Amino acid sequence: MSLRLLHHPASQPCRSARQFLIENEIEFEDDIVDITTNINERQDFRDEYNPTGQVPILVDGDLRVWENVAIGRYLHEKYECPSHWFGSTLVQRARINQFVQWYAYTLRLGGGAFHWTIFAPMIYGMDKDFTAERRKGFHVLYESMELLENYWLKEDKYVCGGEVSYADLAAFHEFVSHDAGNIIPDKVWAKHPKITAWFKMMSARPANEAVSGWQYETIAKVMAGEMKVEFTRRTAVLKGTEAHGGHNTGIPHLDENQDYIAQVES
Ligand SMILES: N[C@@H](CCC(=O)N[C@@H](CS)C(=O)NCC(=O)O)C(=O)O
Repeated sequence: MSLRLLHHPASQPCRSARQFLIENEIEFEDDIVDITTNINERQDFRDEYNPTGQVPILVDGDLRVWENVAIGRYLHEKYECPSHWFGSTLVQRARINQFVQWYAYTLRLGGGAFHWTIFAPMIYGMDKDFTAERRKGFHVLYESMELLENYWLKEDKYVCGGEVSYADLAAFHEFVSHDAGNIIPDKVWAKHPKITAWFKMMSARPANEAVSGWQYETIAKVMAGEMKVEFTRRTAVLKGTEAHGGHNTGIPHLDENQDYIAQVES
């Protein structure tokens, strides 16, 4: 039975996992989950695939692997991919592990700067004020960029050394969204020459077009006012970036569930 990747091209972690599959020439079936609808908010989806309702999800027979880095690691092990992806020495492996853990609560959550600027108005309404969410996103993003520039990329070409690793894919796709949405002002890019050079180098990887093309084309149309993505879901697409509320419960922005903590504590 072939592998299936449940994903959506607008999703940064989905693109990382998909690029890993493509770069390693692993055969798989594309299964796009339309996260603009409530399909993955439904209980049957959660029961079948992932209790958090998030993509990417790798389906391999009865096994479901979710969390993009776990998907990469599973594939790496199963298909004996080149060792640079997850580190060929103890030290490299430690550094890559360190990066992907760090990225999950920094760069990944900095994705909120993109999400609350571009997608949220189409989900919750153009008249809503997302200033708090956007501020939180930009704050995390800029702090993360500071470390990326001055620590991770300080000495090396790639984020964890001289060779490309899964850590680069994970980080890169965060910047693909920001780039497509013109989220990072030129002045800020200019203050981060190492990130800029690394981003250009990663963008030139042959698999990037197939993985990121949708994002660039769609977001350009949205920003030009030529297209509106009709969302029929309510919860945050990028859980954990809300200014109010929780994570896996998908508490909406509008404080509708503000009694959640009381419910849990009762
Ligand atoms: N920690 C997860 C995050 C995955 C994630 O944020 N997925 C988002 C799309 S970018 C999603 O599925 N959102 C829909 C939802 O939460 O209902 C990973 O790294 O794979």
